[in-house]
Amino acid sequence: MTILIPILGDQLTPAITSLDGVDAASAVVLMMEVADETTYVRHHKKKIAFILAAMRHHAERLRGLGWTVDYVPLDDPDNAGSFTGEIARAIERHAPERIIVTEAGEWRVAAMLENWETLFGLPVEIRADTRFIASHAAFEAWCEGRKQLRMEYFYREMRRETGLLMNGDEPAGGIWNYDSENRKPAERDLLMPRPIAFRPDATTRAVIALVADRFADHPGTLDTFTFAVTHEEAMRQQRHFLNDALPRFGDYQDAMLSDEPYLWHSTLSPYLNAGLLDPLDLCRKVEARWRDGDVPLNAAEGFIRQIIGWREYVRGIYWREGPDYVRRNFLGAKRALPGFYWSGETDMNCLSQAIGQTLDLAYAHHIQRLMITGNFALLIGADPAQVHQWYLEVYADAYEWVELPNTLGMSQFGDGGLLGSKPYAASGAYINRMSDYCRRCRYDVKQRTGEDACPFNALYWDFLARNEARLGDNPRLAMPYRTWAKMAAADKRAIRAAAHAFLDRLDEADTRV
Ligand code: FAD
Ligand code: DLZ
Ligand code: SF4
Repeated sequence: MTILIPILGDQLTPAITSLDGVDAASAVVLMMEVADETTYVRHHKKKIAFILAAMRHHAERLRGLGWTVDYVPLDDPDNAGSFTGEIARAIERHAPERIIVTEAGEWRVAAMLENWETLFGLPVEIRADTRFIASHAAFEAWCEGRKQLRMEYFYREMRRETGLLMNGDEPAGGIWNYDSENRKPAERDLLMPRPIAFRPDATTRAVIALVADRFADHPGTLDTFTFAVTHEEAMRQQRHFLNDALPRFGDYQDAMLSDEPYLWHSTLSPYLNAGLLDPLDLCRKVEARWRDGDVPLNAAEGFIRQIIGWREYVRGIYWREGPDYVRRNFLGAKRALPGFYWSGETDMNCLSQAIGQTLDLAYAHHIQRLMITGNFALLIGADPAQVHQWYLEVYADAYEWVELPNTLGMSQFGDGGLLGSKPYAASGAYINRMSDYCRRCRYDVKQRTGEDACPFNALYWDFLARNEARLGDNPRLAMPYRTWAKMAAADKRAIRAAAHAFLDRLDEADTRV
């Protein structure tokens, strides 16, 4: 009377619903390292190492809790290479009477799970993933009858539902959103917090060696692997963030500094997404810090908004929009993503910084993803499907449910404005205001045309001009379109010529820009 319980690589918590109410004595937990998952895109080496190391440690944790865990390593000579293939082998080994599994985090894997009942002739119970606050039904109910699905209103609903930062029916402090207090540029600070560098143990070192051997051609480096790979380690990083970084998280949420990849960000996303940390528990601790007077409201609210607002909202959008969302391309963008996205070798310091640290660390914070790499891809008209693939590959926290809406929707405006009311397009002036990148760049952020002009400037205006038919009536772009309309015809011609000359150089694979 055995129950087979497959636990996927992003379900690494004993509180996962597939284990709920099951007697450990009558179950076999199955964990599978499989080639299909490690190669469906060319994941960053550190991303694969993190997930496999966290999986191996989680198997030990479950064993310690009394579960029987059948763990299939990647280098098992009989490894079938896919979830479905491994389920077939596990059925041979354990002859289960049924399967219980928690729903998958993406359409591709969800389709596999749906197929198992017919394929194997066994009852397969697919349980909801309750690590999220909003169930699929609750998100649908919120969408019902709304013309626009704005995150802000969904976020308020989540605040009411969780009671986080609420005084009765009113938001703490009297307003819902302190976004306008989250935009200070940062100064270099010797006391800036750094994430804890965890030392890999023997299990993690074995995974790193395996990844080095098998995935040498994947992007990124394995040097100095410092991720937390257990629940305890992730909790240590969480405490470190709450103590040292959260107080200034709000002020510097949008800031960027050269050679400072983390600033006051939490670096907790890989752990939240893989299951090592509980998002709601984290938010409650953040709120407690504010109620105790340790952190300002703009920090607590700004952080909680990212988790119960953005994180929940993009998941809702992902499942609501369906498997075809990935093919949307509202702006008809077709350009190939430049080769320097895989090397970091460009004279544009902002891109070289954001991409360089991404390849080193499998990490960039939100504004780097949105306003540097994302903004540039948007301005040059890069194919959103390619941009999506890059983001899915290079970040340790990337799973399609969270990455796709952020990339294709928020960053590339591929869905025509479902997620954002206007494209996140910006010229060099924004980057200069929020970072020190321009001070160290070979280009001059103040110039629009000429040899030394910052490429973002001409590209920004060219983007608006090129997309006027699609974006010209967007009320939130009225001001820049008015400025463009008022510009002298000769200036417009010069700007567009500069943009096209740059794009031509970009398309010549051998030319460094
Ligand atoms: P912090 O700045 O400390 O924020 C705290 C937490 O809030 C994060 O850990 C994360 O869980 C959550 N969060 C913040 N912003 C978002 C958001 N927009 N959507 C969902 N959750 C959010 N996040 C991922 O987890 N996986 C991805 O694959 C991913 N891809 C992205 C792609 C693009 C183009 C953009 C613009 C954003 C993407 N994000 C993604 C959101 C965000 O950039 C990361 O969550 C964040 O940078 C992770 O670093 P952190 O943990 O230090 O975040
Ligand atoms: C991302 C990933 C990788 C690289 N490898 C594995 C793996 O070998 N085994 C596994 O169970 N999960 C892995 N994952 C995470 C899965 O792709 C993730 O669980 C699904 O995308 C969820 O739908
Ligand atoms: Fe980037 Fe332009 Fe600033 Fe250089 S000058 S760092 S290219 S925004």
